[in-house]
Amino acid sequence: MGAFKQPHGGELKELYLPEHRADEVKEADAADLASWDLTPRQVCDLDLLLNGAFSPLEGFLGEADYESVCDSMRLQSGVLWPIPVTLDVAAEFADQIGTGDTIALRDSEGVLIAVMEVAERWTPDRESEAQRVYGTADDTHPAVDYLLHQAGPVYLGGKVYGIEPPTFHDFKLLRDSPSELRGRFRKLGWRKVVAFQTRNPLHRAHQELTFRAARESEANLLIHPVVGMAKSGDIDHFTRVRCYEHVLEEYPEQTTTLSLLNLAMRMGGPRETLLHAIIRKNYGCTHFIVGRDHAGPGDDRSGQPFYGPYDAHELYRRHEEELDITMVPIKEVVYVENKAEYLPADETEPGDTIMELSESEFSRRLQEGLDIPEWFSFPKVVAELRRAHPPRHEQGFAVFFTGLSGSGKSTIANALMIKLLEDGSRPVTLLDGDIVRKNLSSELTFSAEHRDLNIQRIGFVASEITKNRGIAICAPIAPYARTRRLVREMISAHGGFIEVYVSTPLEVCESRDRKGLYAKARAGIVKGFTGIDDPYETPERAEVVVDTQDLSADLAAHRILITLEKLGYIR
Ligand code: PPS
Repeated sequence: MGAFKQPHGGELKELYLPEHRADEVKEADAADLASWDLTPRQVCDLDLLLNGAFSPLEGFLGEADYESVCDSMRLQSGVLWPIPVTLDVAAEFADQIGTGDTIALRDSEGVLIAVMEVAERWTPDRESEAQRVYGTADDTHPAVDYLLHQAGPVYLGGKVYGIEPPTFHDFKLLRDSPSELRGRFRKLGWRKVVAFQTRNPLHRAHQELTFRAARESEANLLIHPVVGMAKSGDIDHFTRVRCYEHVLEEYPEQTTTLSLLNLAMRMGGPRETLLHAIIRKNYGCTHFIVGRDHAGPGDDRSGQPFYGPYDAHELYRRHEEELDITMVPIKEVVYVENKAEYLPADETEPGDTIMELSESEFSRRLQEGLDIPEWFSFPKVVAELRRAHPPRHEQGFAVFFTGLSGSGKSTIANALMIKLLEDGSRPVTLLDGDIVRKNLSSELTFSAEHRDLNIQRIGFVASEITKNRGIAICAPIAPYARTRRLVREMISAHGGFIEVYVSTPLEVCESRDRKGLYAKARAGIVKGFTGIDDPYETPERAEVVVDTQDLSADLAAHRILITLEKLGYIR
């Protein structure tokens, strides 16, 4: 079995065509080729295939390699490869493609990034892939969720030929291909380099432990954060990179460098750790720092971690020689107050005062604008994080009303809007059901599909408003729980989401019948009317529930204001 040995400085598989060939392809062939518009994750994968970070791969895996990687973490050639890199496409697209065809791979703006010779096309068993690669079919695992709910059903395998690298408008100088970074190391005379992988901001403890790792390996240090895709809810990479730049100033000069990695993480734990090591080897590193629960996806549906905290270390150790990049297990450090320094946890003495601040306590303090001690993080890092994550009373939020027609949503929403305008802390936008139907969704009917579209549009606009720190008040019927959940997710990523269920019973709404629609629905003139012949799914986790039978709009609005105050969104 041929082991993958690639000595430092060894040959990389860069897959870009020479410029003249790329120009020929662009001019002659590309317009006639079937085009696949790459998803953001596929752009990341293709980027790393083309620039050599995924060496020795020469394209997206074919079926035999895929099966072999799933089962035994090896390509058919015997080379160690832990996670399948596949091109998943829609069935309608795959139906047009025959094996032997060449297809164009384009980014979201239609730019031709590469062409691919399709050697194979097959329909994988994605649940089995999840089991074999990630050890679970539980879709709370992000990679399993992707496989089961987002990936296209057909895989295309074949060699890729790069035409032009994907364009990035941000941090261009910090994005390097493996050969560029190897060139930098050569220029600097760095013979040993230890890489640190991260998807989080760095605080003092990280700076300490990375520097110690470098010193102990007698190597220079590469801070190599992922800026492609990581876990939802992570801090955006713009903020993180500004933080990394500040932390870089804290290392002794000439010891450490920073480069950004456009990897789409799978959060695949131990197997992904091996992939991280292979990538760093390709980037010219000699050592790789492996953390506790490295690339871990968090907890499963039952609250248990998917992988053990040291599974990644164990798997790495079994393959370390073959990987030919030395593992540096993270050594936990703690702040010892009486000595005013960080020390490895196993070097503290009885009587030492050890200071701790958990991740969740740190987030709470950040969220509430409270003090964060200097021993924990660098003031410049904290300032960046505070700027990106203002306290709740400066964040945007959406108040999302839901309830039957005639339940009183619009009246309360209007009363609430006036009170919030009076408060004056942020701009307020009202997206009432009728206003939206007139201005944003005038072509839509009341079919289930169109109602979903209508609510998603409201969710989109409200999430933009929230992102820009305004207040969106939405008041549609929004009868389906799944769609309300989607909107909650869309908006919570940017600020507050407060669901208000106006629970006025059907009989009361019907007896009011302000628009005469209930009568028409009963008479069968209006079809698919919510509550009559179309379902209303009662919310189970609304932040506020109000029933307008025994509560005026004014009092209902007041109750919502109190909740907003309690949650910290207004003062
Ligand atoms: S949805 O389901 O959220 O997309 O509905 P929404 O956009 O809020 O629109 C609700 C208003 O449209 C009128 N209307 C109907 N409602 C429910 N079902 C049917 N079939 C229907 N046809 C028209 C109704 O007056 C709703 O207004 P409100 O303000 O809720 O009373």
